[in-house]
Amino acid sequence: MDSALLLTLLLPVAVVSHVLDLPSQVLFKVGDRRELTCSMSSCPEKVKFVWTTIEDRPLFTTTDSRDRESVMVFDSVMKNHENIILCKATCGKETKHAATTVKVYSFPKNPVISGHDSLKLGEENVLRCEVSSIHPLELLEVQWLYGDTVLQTYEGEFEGDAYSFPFIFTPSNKDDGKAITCRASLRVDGIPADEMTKETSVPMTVLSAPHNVKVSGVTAVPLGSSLTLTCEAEGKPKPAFTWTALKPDGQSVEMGKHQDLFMQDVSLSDAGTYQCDVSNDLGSQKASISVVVQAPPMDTLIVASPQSTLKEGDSVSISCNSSGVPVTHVVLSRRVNGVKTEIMSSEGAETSVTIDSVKLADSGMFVCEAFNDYGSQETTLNLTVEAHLLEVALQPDDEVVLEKGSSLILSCQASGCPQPKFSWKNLSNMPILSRLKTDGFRSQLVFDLVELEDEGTYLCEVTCGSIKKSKQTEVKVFSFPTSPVVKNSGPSLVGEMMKLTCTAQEVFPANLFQILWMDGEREVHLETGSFSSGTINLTSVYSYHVNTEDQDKRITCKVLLEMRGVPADQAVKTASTTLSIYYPPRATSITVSPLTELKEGESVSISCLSDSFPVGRTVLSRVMNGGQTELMTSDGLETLFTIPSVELDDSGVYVCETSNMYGSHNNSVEITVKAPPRNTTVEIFPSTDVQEGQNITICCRSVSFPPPTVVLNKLDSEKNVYSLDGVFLMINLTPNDTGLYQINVTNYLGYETEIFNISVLEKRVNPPLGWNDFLIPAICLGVAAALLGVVVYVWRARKKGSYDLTKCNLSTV
Ligand SMILES: *[C@@H]1O[C@H](CO)[C@@H](O)[C@H](O)[C@H]1NC(C)=O
Ligand SMILES: *[C@@H]1O[C@H](CO)[C@@H](O)[C@H](O)[C@H]1NC(C)=O
Ligand SMILES: *[C@@H]1O[C@H](CO)[C@@H](O)[C@H](O)[C@H]1NC(C)=O
Ligand SMILES: *[C@@H]1O[C@H](CO)[C@@H](O)[C@H](O)[C@H]1NC(C)=O
Ligand SMILES: *[C@@H]1O[C@H](CO)[C@@H](O)[C@H](O)[C@H]1NC(C)=O
Ligand SMILES: *[C@@H]1O[C@H](CO)[C@@H](O)[C@H](O)[C@H]1NC(C)=O
Ligand SMILES: *[C@@H]1O[C@H](CO)[C@@H](O)[C@H](O)[C@H]1NC(C)=O
Ligand SMILES: *[C@@H]1O[C@H](CO)[C@@H](O)[C@H](O)[C@H]1NC(C)=O
Ligand SMILES: *[C@@H]1O[C@H](CO)[C@@H](O)[C@H](O)[C@H]1NC(C)=O
Ligand SMILES: CC(=O)N[C@H]1CO[C@H](CO)[C@@H](O)[C@@H]1O
Repeated sequence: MDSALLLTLLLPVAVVSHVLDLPSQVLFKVGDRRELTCSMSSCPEKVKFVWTTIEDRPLFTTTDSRDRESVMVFDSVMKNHENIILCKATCGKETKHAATTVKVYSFPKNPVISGHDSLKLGEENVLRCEVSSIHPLELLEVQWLYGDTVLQTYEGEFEGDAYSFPFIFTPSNKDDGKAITCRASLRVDGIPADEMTKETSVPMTVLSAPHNVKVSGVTAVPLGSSLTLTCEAEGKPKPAFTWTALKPDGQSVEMGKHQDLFMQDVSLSDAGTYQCDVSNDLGSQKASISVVVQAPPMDTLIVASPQSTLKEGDSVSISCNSSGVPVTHVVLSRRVNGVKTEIMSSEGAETSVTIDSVKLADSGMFVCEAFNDYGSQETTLNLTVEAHLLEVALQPDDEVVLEKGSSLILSCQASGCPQPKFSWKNLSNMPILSRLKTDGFRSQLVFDLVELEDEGTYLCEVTCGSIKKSKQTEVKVFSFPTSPVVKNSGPSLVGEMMKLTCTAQEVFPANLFQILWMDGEREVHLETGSFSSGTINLTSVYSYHVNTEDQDKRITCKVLLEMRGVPADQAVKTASTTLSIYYPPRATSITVSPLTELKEGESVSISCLSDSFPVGRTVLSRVMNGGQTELMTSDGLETLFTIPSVELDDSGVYVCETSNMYGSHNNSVEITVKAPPRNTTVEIFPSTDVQEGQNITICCRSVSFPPPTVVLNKLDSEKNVYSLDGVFLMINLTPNDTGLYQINVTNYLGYETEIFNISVLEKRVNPPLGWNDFLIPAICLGVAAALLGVVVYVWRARKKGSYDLTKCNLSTV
């Protein structure tokens, strides 16, 4: 509300006797402690004060009313203390009013500038000026000043409490360090002059990347002197410097971090490009400078390639160059006895010469001289040319022994020589041109099939430049292709001379061969071959008397080649033969099992055993009456004949005869078969019934062996009559002779009896003779013989298939 209007309203009321004292207007500063005193000094009594405000807002003040004045205390002035404050004072019955307008201002601090300390050169930068706690704001004026020049002014209505006033500025280099000012003015009436305007000045900092980089210094320095290079640059913040040497090989070496680069005693390697790197937070820049070191030629090299020590015939390149410093020309010369002879010269830093095939005379000193404006340099090279260390190796070495028909390669190897020349010769120095294979460092003499004619000494000669060397090998050939062959000239008959022939076929050299005959492990005969110019069949004959013990004997023919160098397995070959000895049958034996004396019915085996070679034929026969009956023949050494059950007539002589183509041999044995008497028959002639005085012949037959004893007795008598032949003669019989008779046929194996009746009819003429009287011993013997004869006869008769009894009759007389 307008205070002037208010005053107008109140004025008519104020026309009183008492004066109320109150300033009509006060200006307070925010934060201050201020008092407003309302007094009515004219009132004699205690005045009653009432404070009110026009704008109805709390005042946050305290009042202290005394008798005639009241003090309103503003402990700390605030913006909203702005108001129209009414003081109503009552003195007695009189009341007076007074009003005061309270104005408040706030301008506590100087403006604050920001953004001034990192301005970017040439760019739009925003600087800010900040003012705060200003009141009343509408009376604020802010100005940016550069020196005394106002650049920008802000005034008018603002809102808020703190304010930022931008100033857009594009600085140049010269602005760096210059002051910029922000001035704030609060145009309040009654404000003290020193509080009305506040300003802040700050120096501006303009930042820039390095620029205007310059490197200075001397660019050509004599060797050994010192060198200073300086790097200059602008930029903020102050840039850092880095010196780097850029080497020709692309490497870079940091040299220092100062603005100046100082080098003492400059060497050749110091020549080159130096770069100064300048950098700060905003960027970097660089500049470089080339430094030349002035020096006489250096690093002058003379080099022999591939090397300086050479072999005769090698190729060499001698090159001369000077690489240390620039050189105008180089000269390559030969120096002999201190006198130089130029070989080659070139403009520039290098020259070279190539010798395709060096000679021993090329040995010596070579000089390379390099020149430039500052002087010259000389280097030397000793070239050494040596003869080749030629070595020749011939394989096989010295001597080689090999079999005819095998293959041979004589390999000659040259070492120590780059281009050896080979030639082959025999001992008569005749060159060998065929069968050669030469290839680089090796030459081969090839024999696909070695013949006897290839024997000889071969020489491989190698030439290398001025050197010549040779090696020789003697080739020896032998022939011993097969195992020997042993032959027997004919059948080996016991007791005769046997001839064995051993042949070693196609052997060479025969005089070095030996044929050794061996009987098992025993050496029995040795024969040595004699000289021959070619291969021969070498034969040895071994003869000796053959004995039966030699059967199956192993005779070996061992052929030995006594030649040095022949492999052991090829130097000996053998052939063997197993003797087969022929002989006629011998020691033929005949054996009878179990016994040669047997009883009829027993079993007997007759075996023949013979020894002969080849095995012959064995015949087993029985001898009978001077003739032989074959019982069995066999082709083996042993013959076995078995009679399962023998009979008497199996008795006899048995002969085994073995024969082969060389003869025969026999042996015999006698077998006797025994049997007790049997099949006894008694025959009585003329009859058993006779007249007195007649004779009777009793014929007794029996089968037995050994021959039996025959006893005749009359059963009622005690007399026995013996007969060996079984024939009894009874003469002049009498009736008393009538009776029963018994014949007892006995051998030690047993007996057999026969009983028979004889009856004699009486005839009264002659006196009868007694039984005993007519036994005549002589007759008995005869009868005995007859009986034996009968036995034999019977055995024969059977073979003839009939009986013949006439014999009995004959012997019975
Ligand atoms: C000079 O010779 C040396 C040794 O052979 C070689 O390494 C170098 O590269 C040569 N320099 C020039 C410029 O030919
Ligand atoms: C070269 O050879 C000569 C004589 O043989 C010798 O005196 C000299 O020292 C040698 N020089 C070199 C660099 O080997
Ligand atoms: C050398 O070879 C020649 C021709 O091949 C020949 O006539 C001569 O017998 C050989 N001499 C010797 C020792 O082998
Ligand atoms: C050696 O014997 C073999 C076989 O019997 C024959 O072919 C060859 O001709 C003989 N050689 C000589 C040199 O007699
Ligand atoms: C037995 O051998 C001898 C003498 O060799 C001979 O006289 C005899 O006749 C042979 N006997 C037979 C039966 O062969
Ligand atoms: C012997 O007698 C037996 C019967 O007892 C007869 O079988 C056999 O043939 C006779 N032998 C002879 C030789 O008479
Ligand atoms: C009987 O035998 C005797 C003597 O041998 C003889 O003398 C006699 O004459 C015989 N008698 C008859 C009848 O044959
Ligand atoms: C026959 O003779 C033998 C031997 O003399 C005798 O042992 C046996 O008893 C005789 N036999 C008879 C029947 O008399
Ligand atoms: C012998 O004769 C007598 C009387 O005649 C008789 O009994 C007996 O059997 C006869 N014996 C023989 C063996 O004939
Ligand atoms: C001749 C003979 O001796 N006759 C005798 C036969 O036997 C009788 C009786 O024993 C005898 O008396 C005979 O003398």
